[in-house]
Amino acid sequence: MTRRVRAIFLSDIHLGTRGCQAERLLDFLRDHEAEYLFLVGDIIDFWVMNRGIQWSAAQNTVVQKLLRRARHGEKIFLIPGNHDEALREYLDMNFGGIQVVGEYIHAAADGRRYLLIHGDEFDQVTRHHRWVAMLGDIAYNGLVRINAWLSWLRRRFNRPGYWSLAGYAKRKVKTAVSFIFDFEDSVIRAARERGVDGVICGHIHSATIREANGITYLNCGDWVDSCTAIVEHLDGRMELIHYHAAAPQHLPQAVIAPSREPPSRSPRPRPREVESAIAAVADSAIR
Ligand SMILES: [Mn+2]
Repeated sequence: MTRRVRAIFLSDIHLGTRGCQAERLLDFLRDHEAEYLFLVGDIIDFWVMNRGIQWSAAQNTVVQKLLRRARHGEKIFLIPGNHDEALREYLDMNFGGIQVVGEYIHAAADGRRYLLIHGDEFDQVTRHHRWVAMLGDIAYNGLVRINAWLSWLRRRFNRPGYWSLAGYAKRKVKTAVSFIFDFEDSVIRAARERGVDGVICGHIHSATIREANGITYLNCGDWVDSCTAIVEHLDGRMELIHYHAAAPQHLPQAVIAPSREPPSRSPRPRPREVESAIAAVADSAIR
């Protein structure tokens, strides 16, 4: 059943990568109608495009659905992240109803004001050591891919639930934990300096809602590993949604060995689909 909410906040979808869980995102979008939709960075992954783009039919549909929602009056804003920083050249432009902005202050229904940023400017690694960040990105993609295999094994042996290897690594590795704390602290500090009530960001793929010294810190998480989103209800209440309610029934397409792959309805990524996606975006840019 479709839920009507006031606003949806999504980040780190990473369209163009193998790990992007576009099908789940399509389900989530189908289930949630909103007045505002905020895309809080790393929506399209331009980094991975140098290493081989994976553009599936479902990912194409995500772009089409977003443009469609914009046409139907949903107010959609895109804040570029570091993986789609190319879009920072298009600030204050409008792509088929999707408004590109550097940051945004959102007034919730209860009057509370939230600063919306992707957050990479508060990540000391991405900021000062771009190549370390890129190496980390390759390692992270590796973890997500291995996890797809582990999830498949869990289902084979009837172990319930979803377990995230990347999430486990983030909780266990001390440097990762302190990295997350440092990030959250500096984002919260910046929000306090701006005089807002809360801050909504992404970037570190670690979904949270928490209060810290009078500031509400919200992180949208991601659609590569955790499948999480923040929604604002009609009364202004914020909720973190984990969209892993049902475990995926099949392995991500790219991970299945070709010989065992059942006849699939969604074809493998084709350059033609990439072309049509780019054409769709370019098209709407002209309008
Ligand atoms: Mn990012």
